[in-house]
Amino acid sequence: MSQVSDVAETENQAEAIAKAKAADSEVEPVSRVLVLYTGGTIGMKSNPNGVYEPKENYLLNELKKLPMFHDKEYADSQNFDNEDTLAMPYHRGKRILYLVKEYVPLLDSSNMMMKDWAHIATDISDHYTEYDGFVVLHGTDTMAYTASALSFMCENLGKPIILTGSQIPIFEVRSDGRDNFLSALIIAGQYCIPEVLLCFDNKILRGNRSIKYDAGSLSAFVSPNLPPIVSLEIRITVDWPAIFRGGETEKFQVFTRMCENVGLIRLFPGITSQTVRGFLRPPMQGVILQTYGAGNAPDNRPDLHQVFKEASNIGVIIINISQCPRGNVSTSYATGKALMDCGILCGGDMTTEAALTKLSYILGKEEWDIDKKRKMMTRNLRGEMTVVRNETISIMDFELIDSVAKCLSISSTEEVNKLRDALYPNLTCAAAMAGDVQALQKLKESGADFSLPNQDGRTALHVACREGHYPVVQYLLHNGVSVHAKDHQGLTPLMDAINGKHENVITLLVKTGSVVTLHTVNQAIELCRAAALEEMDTLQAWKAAGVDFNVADYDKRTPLHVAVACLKLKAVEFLLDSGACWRVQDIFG
Ligand code: ASN
Repeated sequence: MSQVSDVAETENQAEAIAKAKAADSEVEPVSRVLVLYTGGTIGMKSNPNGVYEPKENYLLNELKKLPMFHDKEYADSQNFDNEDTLAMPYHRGKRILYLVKEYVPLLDSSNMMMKDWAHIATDISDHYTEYDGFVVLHGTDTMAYTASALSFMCENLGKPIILTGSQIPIFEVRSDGRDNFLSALIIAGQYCIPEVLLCFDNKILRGNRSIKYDAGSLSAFVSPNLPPIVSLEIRITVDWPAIFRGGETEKFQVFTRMCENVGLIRLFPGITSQTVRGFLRPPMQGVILQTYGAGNAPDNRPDLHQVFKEASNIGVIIINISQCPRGNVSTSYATGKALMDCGILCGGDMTTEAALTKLSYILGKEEWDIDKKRKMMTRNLRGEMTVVRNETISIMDFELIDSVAKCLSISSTEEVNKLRDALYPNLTCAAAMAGDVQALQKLKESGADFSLPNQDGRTALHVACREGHYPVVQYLLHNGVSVHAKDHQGLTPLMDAINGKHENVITLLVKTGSVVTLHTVNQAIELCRAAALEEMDTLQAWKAAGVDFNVADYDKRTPLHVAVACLKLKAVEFLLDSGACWRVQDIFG
């Protein structure tokens, strides 16, 4: 074929590409959720003796028969790579596609060990970039432990991980399993909440704040010291300001070397110092001490104090938490103060489950010295403890909101909050657009939540990335805005940075764990277009984002094919330098 006709072909191809893109934009948006099915009552069946047992290869096939879990007609019309992909019916402008990974063996959660937490964490890490969210189907008995453990093990988390299960198996006539599982899928697929959460009875609780409270109720879990993060009533209400955001510019990773030498001591009147001494003996490295009321223990027991002091002195970390599910350990009583004098640390309002798993996580960090471990134990790492602030900021302190509220004759707190939710995202986006870090700081002081999206689903981070305002991007990331947030077109801030060709911003986003989520064919279309036009800065931007230049478009043509056909030498050189294969069989086999 002559060069001229080759170029002509490329122009036709450009038209085809435009058509394909138009068609593509009509494709309904989907989000992807990975379901890790570890066991628990939710998928159990009653055996001939009338005892519930996990049953293998059962859940997935049964789910396929339930229309609210699987839209068979839609699934049949699609060409899913994996035939076990389940598709929920279209809901709230999106379709959730999910895969169920069944563990072998399925476990009653009472049989779980720390290695099972590592298994779940590793699976999430292995598939982190492929999915928008994760659901862990789990037995209820130790669900609060696993949720707490995962919250610490998952470092720099940017996507939702939701644990759920049920009190009655999902395929019984009456079951809480169906609603719990559906709610978890919807939240994991449609809400970018970067936390480990627990979903039960129409509520989403922070995982490391929850406890199993009622063995016989369908409302089995409570979060005594923190209201639910999400309430699923007729409307789904998310408490966005309550969401914990770490603010690290580091990639997601999991830490699995949890320390097993941890324990729990529950004080009771008359407990002997011999019992406690026996318990604190090596190899014990850390202990949660459950005390009375607001963190009190006898101050008339020098024998006990002696044992605690000896253990602390040889490096055993002891944390004081209350036996009362609700409330805080305080040092306002002499009986509480006595423990601090023995080197025992204050555990604030942590649950037992959170305190124990946090201790196990921190003791596993062998690279940290004992002072750092002790310091980290009293720090709020994942929203597991309430940090008491001295000053409270009121929305009414912010003059603008105040004036607008007055102007509109708004007076109730609820109305002011609505006004704030409507105004702040636009103000933060405007400040981001202007590259004005100081304005953002002011907005923050007045109570703005940078993660709230505007009417187009865009956060201030999207806007700053599009404009290439590096200091603003840095500031927003340090303030916990998620790199995974998608706007109403399904675009992440990374796509904005690529479209704006801002290499330094792209590099920072990639360092923070962002990856290109665009479908590979769409990536190929963009790359082929840039290659055909020899847009070197565009190619460079995609390279900084870490894309594979061997992706192929609808005609199975790679950017290198297009660059060669259009005689774009610079583009050819660049692509070859960037790992593009020149042998077709290397790409298509
Ligand atoms: N024993 C079960 C479990 O924890 C209880 C449940 O899931 N409801 O696996």
